[in-house]
Amino acid sequence: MRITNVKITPIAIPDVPLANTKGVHPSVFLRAIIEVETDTGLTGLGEAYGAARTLKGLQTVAPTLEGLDPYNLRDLRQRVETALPEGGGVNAPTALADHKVVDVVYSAFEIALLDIRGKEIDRPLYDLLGGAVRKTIPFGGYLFYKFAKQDLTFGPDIMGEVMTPDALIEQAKEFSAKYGFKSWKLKGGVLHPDLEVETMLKLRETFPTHGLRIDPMGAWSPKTALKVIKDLGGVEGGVLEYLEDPCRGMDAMAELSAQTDMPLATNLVVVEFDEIIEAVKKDAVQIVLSDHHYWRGATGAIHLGEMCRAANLGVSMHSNSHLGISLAAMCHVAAATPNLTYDCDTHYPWSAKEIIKGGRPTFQNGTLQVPEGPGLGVELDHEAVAQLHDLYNTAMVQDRDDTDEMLKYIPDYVRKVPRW
Ligand code: GKR
Ligand code: MG
Repeated sequence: MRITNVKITPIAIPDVPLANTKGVHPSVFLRAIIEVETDTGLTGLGEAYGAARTLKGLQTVAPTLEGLDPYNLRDLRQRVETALPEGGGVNAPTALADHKVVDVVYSAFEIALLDIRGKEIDRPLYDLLGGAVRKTIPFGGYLFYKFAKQDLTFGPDIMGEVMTPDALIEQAKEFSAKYGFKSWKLKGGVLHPDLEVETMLKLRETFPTHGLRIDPMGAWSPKTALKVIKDLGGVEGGVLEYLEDPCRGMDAMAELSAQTDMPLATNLVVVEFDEIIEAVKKDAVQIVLSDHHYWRGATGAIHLGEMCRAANLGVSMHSNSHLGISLAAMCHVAAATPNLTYDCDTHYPWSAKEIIKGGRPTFQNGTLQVPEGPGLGVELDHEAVAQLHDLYNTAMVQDRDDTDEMLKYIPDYVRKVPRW
């Protein structure tokens, strides 16, 4: 079996102004849909970031995959590295971490090749990753402070302005009623830390048994982070399951870690395998967030789990704005990662569109069942892709720059990380 053709379709999906420490989401988020065809008539699917540098990387590599054997992932890696000799990162300069274009592009195509292989042998993708240890995947509700959407050209708002602790609790209640989430992650680093503490305490009061996390994405100094930990009740009997990226950079995380037993998680200071070693040496983090979009695909995410097990680190799962192909891949990876013991993050409730047949999967009590069809277990709705591709062409947004977008809401906004 050989690859005969690769199609990359950039799409734009209406987004809402979700705030974070470096700004706010633009009016659309971008994804790239990947279709890889074989001489045996199979098509493998993938979903990747759609911003300019990723898209260019995908488009550069695509023609070089002709003739590739979908079982040869080493050859895939080789072809990606040969086609992208400059390497480099894919994220906007205002982002807080960068991901290597070779890792992101490899990851995207790997999922499509695994999808093909699953389809060929009529087995779900998780079976190619060593088998499922769970088939019901728990997700946490991802809560955001947000502005009311000003420009409704590309799609409606979800929930209006949420800029106070009380409004955030209403958001959680709405998500709870709709999706049944059993844990919450708050995107912090937006309001003053005292207000974010108040929000977390109110979440605890309203949802006494939910797991709780906050992720200020490097917005706090170690001193501020220590105060937040104390205000949230400390480690034993406190409010938090873990604290995600409180401080910016490996050394600041290590400085904090030396002063607290609160488990620190990250998707900013450990995004490549080498960084796991540095993080362990410095005892900078205790939990690493997995993500098949940059941890060298689904097989890389499984390796990450194994490395974390060996290093006595926990594993959780990171997300970005995404649609159903990514959601399916996340489920397969979560199914096959034994030590992924925390509820997975997902941005899924923050959009209303879908590009897989059958529409949007339904969360039951905050969980999804891993798709059981062959491969990823999802099929592409070509009409839906075409509509979102049209939006990509009309929206004229080619990159994600949350800091630039913030100026529309706060004209004198200055990005500052850490801020407190
Ligand atoms: O959607 O604004 C966002 C998030 O901040 C996202 O970009 C992060 O990558 O969710 C992510 C995180 O855990 O840091
Ligand atoms: Mg994070």
